[in-house]
Amino acid sequence: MEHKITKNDLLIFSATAAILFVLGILSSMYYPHLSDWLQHRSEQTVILNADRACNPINKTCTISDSELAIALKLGDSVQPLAAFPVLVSLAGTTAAKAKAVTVYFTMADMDMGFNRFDLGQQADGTWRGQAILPVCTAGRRDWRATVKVASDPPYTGEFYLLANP
Ligand SMILES: [Cu+2]
Repeated sequence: MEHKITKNDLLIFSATAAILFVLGILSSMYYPHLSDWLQHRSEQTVILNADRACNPINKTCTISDSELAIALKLGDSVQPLAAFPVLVSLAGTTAAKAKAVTVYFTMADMDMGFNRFDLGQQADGTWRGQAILPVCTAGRRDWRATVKVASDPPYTGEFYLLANP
């Protein structure tokens, strides 16, 4: 059977060409946003782990990679139901990009509730706040202090503290 190019074929062809043309223009217009979005999506949180032997009570413990150093220092005594100061100092090229710093206190394999404390940036560039811990029904004193830095990329620093008896 012979196939002839009909008027209908030409119409479909030109309609397809027009749609492809519009798609081409649209994708070139939105490409910068698209690549921005893709790049943003790929920015995973960088997780740094502190030396478990460094107890940040009345002592500065620091963890770092090539872009950011996170230093954490708590008050001179950390006991349940008593407020204590939290000090976080950032250094490195990413430090200036920090928009917020938050500290979470948790216990491994035990739900200790939601212990989240937002720190405020001081005139000297450090981040400070107050925290308070609940009583552990199991009598444990081993807490994990997670410092979250809202930066680009975001950072999470895991510190380990042993509360005072
Ligand atoms: Cu506990």
